[in-house]
Amino acid sequence: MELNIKKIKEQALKEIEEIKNSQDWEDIRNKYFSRKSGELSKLLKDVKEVSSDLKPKLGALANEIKSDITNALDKKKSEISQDDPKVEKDFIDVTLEVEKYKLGHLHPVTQVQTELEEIFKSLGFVILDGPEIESDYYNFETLNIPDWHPARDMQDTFFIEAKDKLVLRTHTSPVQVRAMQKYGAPLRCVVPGRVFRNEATDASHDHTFYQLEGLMIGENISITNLVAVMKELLSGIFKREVTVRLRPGYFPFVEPGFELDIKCLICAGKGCSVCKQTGWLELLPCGMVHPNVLKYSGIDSKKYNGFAFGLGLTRLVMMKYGIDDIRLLQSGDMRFLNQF
Ligand code: FA5
Repeated sequence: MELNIKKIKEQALKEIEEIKNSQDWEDIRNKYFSRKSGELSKLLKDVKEVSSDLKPKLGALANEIKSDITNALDKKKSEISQDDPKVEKDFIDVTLEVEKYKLGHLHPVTQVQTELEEIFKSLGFVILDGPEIESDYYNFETLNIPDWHPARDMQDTFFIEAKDKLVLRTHTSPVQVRAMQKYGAPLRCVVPGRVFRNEATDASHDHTFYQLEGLMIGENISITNLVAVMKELLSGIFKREVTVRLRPGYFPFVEPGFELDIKCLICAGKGCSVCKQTGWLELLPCGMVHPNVLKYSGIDSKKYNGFAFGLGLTRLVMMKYGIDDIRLLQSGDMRFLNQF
């Protein structure tokens, strides 16, 4: 048996030496190590059967040639894998860069909205929300615009055919009243949101756009507070000096009311289609909350007063990034959106 073991070793090493490719390698490995019919596997089984006085010597010899053959096979494998086409095909280069998941990103309006929310949170304002489908009552009545009031013409409205008078809200101002009814005074809140108007669209007017309402109610609030908050808002967003002008403006829900216009950043005030050749763009109407609105909201107007503003958020985004047509923002055009 000893002779037989040595013969198997010699034969195996010779055959391993002649291996040319991975298929040969597999065949030889099976020839010797296949569990059922492998020559070496059979030999190891036979060694188990020999008499106990021969077992230690033959067992050690059989294990020795098993490890010699295994080593020779391992060595051969690394040699042939260098130029074996099959191995090449199976080869995976783990250092290759895989195609990255293309994650989307926030829409520029959402990005600016988030920045504004951070600015206002730092000033102690809470962020609130309100319904986009709004009642005529909150959208107009409670804001001191009864249905006979000519100021209704200022905002072309999408009315909804329903028993209750419903509209797509034309501004975020109805949330002023909802917030005061819910939280009372004192109160500091901002309300970012989508609004709708029946507009003939142009470079600075869309039918669907975003506003950010601001409201501060307390004791002895003045126009100085209003101006300070608006300055903070603009410097926080533009991070540089921008030219603005404050002029009287009429809104039935504030008294006095103002329009804050920004010098057009698309044309540097020279005149373009965005600012309708005027050099200025209406951005931030505001004023002191009208006592009638406080009354509708259940706030004691003798004790409390406050200011409100209605930032044209979509227009602010246009000014911040130099976008010369508002309609691009809702076009869904990836060539445009990928720039932000
Ligand atoms: C209002 O909507 C008032 N609710 C704002 C307000 C709130 C005044 C609180 C006083 C106190 P106005 O209709 O002007 O106001 O709209 C506000 C801003 O929204 C405008 O200055 C402008 O920046 C923007 N805006 C108005 N219409 C459009 C439109 N069609 N497309 C894009 N932005 C618009």
